[in-house]
Amino acid sequence: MKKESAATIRAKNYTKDCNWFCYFRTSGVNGLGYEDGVHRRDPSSVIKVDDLYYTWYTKSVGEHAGFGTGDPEAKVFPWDLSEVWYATSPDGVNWEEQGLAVGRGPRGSYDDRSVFTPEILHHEDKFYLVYQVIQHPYLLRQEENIAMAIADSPRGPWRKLDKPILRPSGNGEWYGDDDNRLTVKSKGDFDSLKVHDPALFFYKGQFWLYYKGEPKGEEMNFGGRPTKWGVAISDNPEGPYIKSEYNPVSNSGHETLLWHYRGGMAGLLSTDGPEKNTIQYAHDGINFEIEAVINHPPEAAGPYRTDNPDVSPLEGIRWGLCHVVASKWNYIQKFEVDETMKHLYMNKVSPEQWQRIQKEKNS
Ligand code: AAL
Repeated sequence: MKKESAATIRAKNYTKDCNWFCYFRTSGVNGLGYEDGVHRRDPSSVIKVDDLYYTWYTKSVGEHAGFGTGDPEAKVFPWDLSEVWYATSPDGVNWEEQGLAVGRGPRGSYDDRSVFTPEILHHEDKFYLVYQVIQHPYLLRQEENIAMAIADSPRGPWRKLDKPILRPSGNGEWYGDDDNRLTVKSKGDFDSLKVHDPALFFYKGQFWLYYKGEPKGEEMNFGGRPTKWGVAISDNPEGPYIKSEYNPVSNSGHETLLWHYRGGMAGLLSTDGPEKNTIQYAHDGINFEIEAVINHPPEAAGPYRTDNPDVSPLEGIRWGLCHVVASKWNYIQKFEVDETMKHLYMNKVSPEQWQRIQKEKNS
């Protein structure tokens, strides 16, 4: 008798819709590429204002030494002792660095140690920068928060809010007093220690802040770090942001990468977890389903926020910027969705035949 394996049963739940599938191409950009002694990384989404593209990113200088040097002032990571800078471009390839957007606050303030990993929302003539902040000292057990600055122009000046807009849940309990983030009596929520990688959207009449959470007591998860995404929602851009009861809304994924599509939210999950390297879609922004498994997604990508993301599932990430960390000094490059090989996966029909079939199916 014919029987079904566990894999066959599971496979029935996966989509057969190849419209979400793609490859990615990357290429160099001018102005934000490799530079000795300087890190540029974690670019925001790209937005277009008056025919010019804008991006914001983490910028820091100098060598880093990791944790445990005994010197509380020593730079720990490329994103430590950083600032948020911005650049403009007429074509997405030739970028001109414009300067500082948001710097660190004075010693004792919530952002005195580092400001980094920015994301941008342009909404009703205002510009909202959201980004990560660390308060000195940068220890393994130090919590990390998300903050916001607001401007009337993409060139600033930026007005920082007087406190972070999102904090870790803070629950869970450490074991012992050593600065060791693996030893816990209890872990607490998925975001008990750190909230990272903010991505802000105006969605269904509210402000939706997606983010990555990290817990106290990190343990590997399916061969990756236990990072997951949550969302916090507010009626006002400045908050208060209320974390969704459904959090975490992903079980995988590192840097957040989301885009609007036909009334729902699409996301690309990379780097960590059982569902890394998948594109997912949530018709309600909360309940994500896997739509495609992909190879080599761009790292820490910030897509171009087109005015017209509903044209096709991948329209919202057709191109953008991402970073390269596999080199001594981190730098920024361009990514593009590559659909040239798609027809191979569409039941061996030509792109023309495929389009005809889709048209017939939808008529
Ligand atoms: C990135 C992001 C956040 C982390 C660090 C810098 O990949 O997830 O920004 O804090 O690494």
